[in-house]
Amino acid sequence: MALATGETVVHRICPFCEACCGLEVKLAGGKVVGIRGHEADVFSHGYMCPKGTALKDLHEDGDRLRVPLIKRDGRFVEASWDEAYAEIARRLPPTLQEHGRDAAALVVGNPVAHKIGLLLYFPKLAKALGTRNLFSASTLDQMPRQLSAGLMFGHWLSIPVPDMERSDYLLVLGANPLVSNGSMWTVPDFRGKAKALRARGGRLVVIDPRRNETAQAADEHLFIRPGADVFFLLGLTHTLFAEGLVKLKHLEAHVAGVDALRAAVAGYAPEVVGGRCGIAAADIRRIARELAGVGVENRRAAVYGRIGTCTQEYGTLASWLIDALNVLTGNLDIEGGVMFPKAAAFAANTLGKPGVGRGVATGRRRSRVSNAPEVFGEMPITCLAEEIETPGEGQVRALITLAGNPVLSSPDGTRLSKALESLDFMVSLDIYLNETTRHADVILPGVSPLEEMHYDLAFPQLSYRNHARYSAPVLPAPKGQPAEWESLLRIAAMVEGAGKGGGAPGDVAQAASSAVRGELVEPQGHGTGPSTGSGRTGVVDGASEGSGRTVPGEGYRDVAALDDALVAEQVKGFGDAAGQVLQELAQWRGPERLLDLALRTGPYGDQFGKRPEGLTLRKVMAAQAGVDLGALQPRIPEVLRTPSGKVELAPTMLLEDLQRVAADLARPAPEFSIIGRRQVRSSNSWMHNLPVLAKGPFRCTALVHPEDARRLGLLDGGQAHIVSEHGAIKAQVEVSDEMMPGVVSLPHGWGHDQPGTQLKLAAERPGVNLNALFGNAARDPLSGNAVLSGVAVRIMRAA
Ligand SMILES: Nc1nc2c(c(=O)[nH]1)N[C@H]1C(S)=C(S)[C@@H](COP(=O)(O)OP(=O)(O)OC[C@H]3O[C@@H](n4cnc5c(=O)[nH]c(N)nc54)[C@H](O)[C@@H]3O)O[C@H]1N2
Ligand SMILES: Nc1nc2c(c(=O)[nH]1)N[C@H]1C(S)=C(S)[C@@H](COP(=O)(O)OP(=O)(O)OC[C@H]3O[C@@H](n4cnc5c(=O)[nH]c(N)nc54)[C@H](O)[C@@H]3O)O[C@H]1N2
Ligand code: SF4
Ligand SMILES: [Mo]
Repeated sequence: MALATGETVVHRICPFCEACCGLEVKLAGGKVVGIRGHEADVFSHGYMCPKGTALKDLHEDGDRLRVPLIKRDGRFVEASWDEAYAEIARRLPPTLQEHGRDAAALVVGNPVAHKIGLLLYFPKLAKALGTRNLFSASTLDQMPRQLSAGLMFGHWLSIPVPDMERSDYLLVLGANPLVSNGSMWTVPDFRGKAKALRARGGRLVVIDPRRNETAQAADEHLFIRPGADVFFLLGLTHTLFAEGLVKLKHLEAHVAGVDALRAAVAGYAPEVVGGRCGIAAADIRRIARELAGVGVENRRAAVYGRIGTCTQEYGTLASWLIDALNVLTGNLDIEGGVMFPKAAAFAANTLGKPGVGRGVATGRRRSRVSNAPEVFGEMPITCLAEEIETPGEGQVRALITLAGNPVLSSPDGTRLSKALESLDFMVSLDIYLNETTRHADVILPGVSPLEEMHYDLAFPQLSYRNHARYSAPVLPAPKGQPAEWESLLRIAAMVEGAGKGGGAPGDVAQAASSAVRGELVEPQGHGTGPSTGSGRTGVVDGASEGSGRTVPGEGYRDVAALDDALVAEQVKGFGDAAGQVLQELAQWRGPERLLDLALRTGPYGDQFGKRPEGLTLRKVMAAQAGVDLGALQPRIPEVLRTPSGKVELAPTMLLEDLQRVAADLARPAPEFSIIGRRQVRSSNSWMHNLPVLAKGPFRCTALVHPEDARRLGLLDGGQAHIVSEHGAIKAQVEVSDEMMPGVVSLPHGWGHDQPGTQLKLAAERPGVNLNALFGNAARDPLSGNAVLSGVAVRIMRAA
């Protein structure tokens, strides 16, 4: 980047999406004057999208909160940090003392996945609360993927990703990485990688009810009926068995359940499922043969599915079958197939004994009202409203939201808004006064991303290539503004021990069990992992079981002491060496201290001097362009954490769930169903207030196929009523032959016309809320994930 006098350049990883692009930020006079991709970055090589530029707009956004707000007599007033903490200390613990720990709920939103401070410290808060009522965006997103991976590979975050740079064939279902920039798969510049794949003779095939941007760049696209991926995938699996194409190859000794899977799919020949999923039997057979590399020398193929295959009633089954196909074609854990990343820090699947583990379980608790099983320490977020509304023991009366906007991001925001209004007390850690946080009693603002350090915890565990990259703060934080992790530690100290006698044991324990601790203290550690929905990693587990819990009333004020205590707990496993380790870590505080500990004890670490050439935080910091840790390597059997030590191809829970599929084979397609979509200049619900992204054409449009539009009298640019069993919205129509006939697509995260928010620009073109059409009852019963796709609607022309 060319520099004028007085200009400097610093490097920063973009925290806005899972691609984790390395950026160059040009500064002059304490202001950002330019942002572009960092060419030398070892991982993203200069790639970025328009959202990266918006870091500047976010930093400068006048609506972004900079001081805490306290609601007094129904109106927000600005407050000092001391006043805001005091208000929480005054109001939150008594509610828990009176009603028990389940009276508190925690909602963890998507940006937590991108913030090391939030990600490392929220489990401490969750544990201190000890509530069963932990909710996150994960159950609007990837929980099915995590559950299926957990059942098959033994850990919630052992998720194989396509090794695209060495692949010959990529089958993509329900994902649009050209726009989303990849998810549960950190792969900056998907377009470039797709081009390269095709240039070397490879093939990209996309299965989607919309001919999305990725499909437009592919060799082949096939429409699929929304929510029917499981039928298509069963047809593919059936074909592999029926045509003798199953080739486990190098996996032969490491897979259990092949015969059970063969039996389970026996009834699903392509001719049986074709009508249900809308894909011709001949195409299903052909794609199965292509995947298996029939007639091709040494084909490396990968199947990848994402949000479209998760936010549906068969989300877990679809996610399972995707990986089953990778296994059956010998494409798991091999170059050019799908592979397991090995992250430098905090990766749960590098902890504990290699090759065997506890596996995963669900339903260790159930939600109070709907009896929904706990999954990965969480309750489905679609249970939140009813847990607040329904009186009785364990009713939720206090809520903490961390970087989440469930009023827009989850179904039936109107109902949730009403429920939030009825709470005794609500705190939000957020950067905006928006549709959700307007219901809070106290809002604690986070700093601008440019004012904090950054290291991705979650995404190196899902990356196309192994790497470690650190960003220092680009600009100093405003004087007196604490980092978000400090607020989390303080609130944890306030509530620790307050909610005695509640319903559930404080076992967000699984959620909160520490990967660090898992390594150092518990050789069989079961630290949990990140997610794209909420970024749950559960890496820090401050208080040891049964430790003295109650922190004296004012204890929350001494954040340094709280932080020290946390770290002292983490290093206990070093025994006699703990003092020495603490001393080496003493140069850091907060997230950096935990990060240094994790890096040094991680798979590439210096092991505190035992492997001097290994990584330390200092070394990663010194590498301006990041540390490249190489292409993905085969990891089976070491990566597995199943009790059998094998890849479980036919977990009982999944085979049983196939009964629902069998009963559903003949369901007729509704006349219309609605699906969602993502757009380049938007990120879920919260970037519509940034000028560089908000400019240009109005984007919250309902895409309708021309034939459907003609039949219904809908005009391009005109308005239409869209009505479901649960709600009705009015949206602007965009006629487009990208759509499968009978399917309409509307982006989510819009509807910024609620009173009491402070999002001036977003409110100018508020758009409509897709999630108003969905109810809370429709879930994938295994993972608790909400159904946000393929819901039946009627469409009528509006005036
Ligand atoms: N620009 C931008 N990038 C983002 C985000 C954003 O809001 N904006 N959000 C981030 C987040 S939180 C996530 S989780 C990721 C998601 O990343 P992706 O999964 O790539 O997300 P989408 O772009 O929504 O693509 C989903 C695709 O599924 C299709 N689909 C819908 N229903 C079905 C179905 O039943 N079956 C099949 N086969 N396809 C279906 C849709 O038409 C769409 O093309 O993106 C992340 N990146
Ligand atoms: N219909 C439909 N609904 C969907 C989806 C879909 O595809 N279709 N996708 C789902 C998916 S994949 C996801 S992940 C969820 C997302 O669900 P949520 O996480 O609930 O929603 P977001 O819109 O990401 O809201 C993020 C919140 O974090 C705040 N925030 C941003 N940066 C920071 C920060 O640095 N610190 C703090 N403290 N706060 C910050 C924002 O102001 C906003 O309030 O939405 C889901 N909803
Ligand atoms: S693709 Fe865009 S939003 Fe995502 S990390 Fe890169 S620059 Fe940021
Ligand atoms: Mo997400």
